[in-house]
Amino acid sequence: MTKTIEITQKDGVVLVRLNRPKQLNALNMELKNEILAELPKLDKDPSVRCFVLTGNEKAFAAGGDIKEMSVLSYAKAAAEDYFSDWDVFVNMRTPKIAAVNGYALGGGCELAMMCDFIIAGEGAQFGQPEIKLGIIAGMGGSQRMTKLIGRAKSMDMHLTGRMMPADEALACGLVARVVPDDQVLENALAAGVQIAAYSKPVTALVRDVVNRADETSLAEGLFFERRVFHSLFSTEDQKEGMNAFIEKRKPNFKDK
Ligand code: DAK
Repeated sequence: MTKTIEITQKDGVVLVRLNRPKQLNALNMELKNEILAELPKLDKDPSVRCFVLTGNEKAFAAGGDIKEMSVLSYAKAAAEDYFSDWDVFVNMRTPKIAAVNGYALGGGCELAMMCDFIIAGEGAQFGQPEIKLGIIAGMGGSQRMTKLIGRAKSMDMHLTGRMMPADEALACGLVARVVPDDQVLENALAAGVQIAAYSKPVTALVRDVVNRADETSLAEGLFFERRVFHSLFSTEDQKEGMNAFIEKRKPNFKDK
C-alpha cells in the first residue's frame, strides 16, 4: 500500500498519481522511494504497456520538498549521491507520459522531463526556480531542459527562475501537446491506450533509438537506427503488423 502515490491500472496503462496535495506534491524521500519501489516491478510486467504520471489540478509537483531539503548537508548529499537513483525511473523501458496540470517546478519539472513526453494543460507552469533557494537543479534540469529547448531559453529559465506558461513550453519543445486543463488526463490516457496496443518490445526500441539522438553523432545515430530497424524484420510482430495492414484488419501484436 503506497501513501504518497496512487497507482491504478486499466487497459495496459498504469496511472501514477502523485498524492501529497497539501504540499503541492513536493517530492520527498518517501514519494521517491515509493515510486522506485513500485514502478520498476510494473515496468517488467508484460501487461503494463505505458505509464501516465500525473498530479492534481493545482500541481504536477512543486519541486523537491524544501522542508526536507533545508537540513541536508553537503556530506550526506555527496556520500549518498543524492537523487542519482531517479535513473532507475528514467531507464524503465515502458513508455512514460507526464500529464501536467498546474505547477511543474524544480524537481517537478525535472520529473516531467524524465518522462518520454509531456502533455500539458493550458494553465500549466514550468520552471527551474532553484536559484531562488540558493541551489541549482539537481535532477537533470540543466541537462534535459537544455537538450529540449536549447541553451538560450534554458539559461533564461535557470538564471531567472521564472515560470514558463504552457503555450511557450509548446512553442519551444518542452511539451508535446497542450490541451484544455480538464482534458489533460483523458488525452494522456488515450495516448497511453494507443501505445499499449503496440508491440511492447518495439515501443521500448523506439525509446532507445530516439534517446540515442541525445547521446551520439548523427552518423552513429543513423547507423544505430538502421541496425535496430533491420532486426525488427526477425519478429512475428513485424509480420503481423504488415499483414494486418494488407488484410485491412487491426493487428494483434504478441510481443514476439
Ligand atoms: N516543498 C515543500 N513544500 C512546498 C513546496 C516545496 N517545493 N511547494 C509548496 N509547498 C507547500 C507550501 O509550503 C505550503 O504548505 P503550508 O505552508 O500550507 O504548510 C503548500 O505547499 C502550498 O503552497 P503555497 O501556500 O506556497 O501555495 P501558493 O499557491 O501560494 O504558491 C507556488 C504556489 C508553487 C508558487 C509556491 O508554493 C512555491 O513557490 N513553491 C516552491 C517552488 C520551488 O521553489 N520549487 C523548487 C524546489 S527546489 C537535489 C536534486 C533535486 C533537487 C534538490 C536537490 N539533489 C541532487 C541534492 C530539487 C530541488 C527543487 O525542486
